[in-house]
Amino acid sequence: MTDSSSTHTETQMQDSEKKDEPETDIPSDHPRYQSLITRHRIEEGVDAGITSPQGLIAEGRGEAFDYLLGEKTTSSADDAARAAAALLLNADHPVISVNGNVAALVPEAIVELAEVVDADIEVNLFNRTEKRMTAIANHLHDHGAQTVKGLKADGQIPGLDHERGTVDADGIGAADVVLVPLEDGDRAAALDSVGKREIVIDLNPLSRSALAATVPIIDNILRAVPNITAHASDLRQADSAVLTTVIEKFDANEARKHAEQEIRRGELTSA
Ligand code: PTJ
Repeated sequence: MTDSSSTHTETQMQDSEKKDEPETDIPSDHPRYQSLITRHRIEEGVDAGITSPQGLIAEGRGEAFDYLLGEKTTSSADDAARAAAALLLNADHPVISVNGNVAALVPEAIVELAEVVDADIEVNLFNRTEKRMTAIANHLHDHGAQTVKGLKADGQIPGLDHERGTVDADGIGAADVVLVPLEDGDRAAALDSVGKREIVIDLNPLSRSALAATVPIIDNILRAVPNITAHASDLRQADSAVLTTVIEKFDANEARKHAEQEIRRGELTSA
C-alpha cells in the first residue's frame, strides 16, 4: 500500500477508475493519461452541476502538489491511511463529508469505504446551493449509496456563517470522527474547535485543513480513499485496543513534515 507495495493501490485505483471512466478521446497510452482523465472528471462534474467552478482551481492546485510528490502514495501517507482506517473503525459515529470535487472524482470509492467502516455519508458544501446539494446526493445514490445526509440542514457548526456551517444534526452534527477530503481551512478549524476528530485528505501539507487534522493524509484522493478502504478491510476484525495502538502510534506532525520534505526534494522525472 506504500511506495514499496504501490502496485496493490495502483491496481485498485485503476479498477475503480475503469468503472467510472468518462467518455473521452484521451489515448490511454498518453504519458499524462491519469491527470487528463482526472481533469476531465472535474470538468464533467461542473457541466453536471455537481462541482463548483472553483473546484477546477482546487484541482489544478492539487495536481501541482501531486506532481512534486511523484504522483505516488508515500510511506507516511500510507501510515496515515492506516491510522484513518483505525480511527473510523473505532469511532462511535463516523461521517464521510462529500463536496463537489469528491463527488466528481471518487463517488464509488466513497460508497465502498462508508460500507466497510459503517459510516454515514453527508454532502457538505463550501459553496452551498440546494440545487448542487440535490445533484450530488442523486449522483451518490446512482453510485450505490443507500442513505445520503446533508439535505435536512437542521444543525450548525458554531463559528462559521450560516451557509458554510450548515450540517445535519444527526450527521456531522453528531459525529465524533469526520473524514473531510479537500476541505476549506476555516471549516476544518471550526470542526476541530467543536471537538470532532478529523481525517483530512489534502495534497498540500501546509494547508490549514491539514494542520487542523488529527490524521492528515497528504495524498491524492484518487489513491487515498481506496487505500483507507484496503486498510479498513485488513483491520476490520481487530479489537479496540489494537485500533487504539495504530491511532496512537501515528504522528501527524511527522507525517506533514515528511510530505513537505518529499515535495521540496522533488526528484522529478519529465512527464
Ligand atoms: O464543492 P464545494 O463547494 O464544497 O467546494 C469544494 C472546493 C474544493 C472548491 C473548496 O473546498 C475549496 O475551494 O477548497 P480549497 O481551499 O481550494 O482547498 C482544496 C485543497 O484540496 C487544496 O489544498 C488542494 O491542494 C487540495 N486538492 C485538490 N485536488 C486534490 C486535493 N487533495 C487531494 N486530492 C486531490 N485530487
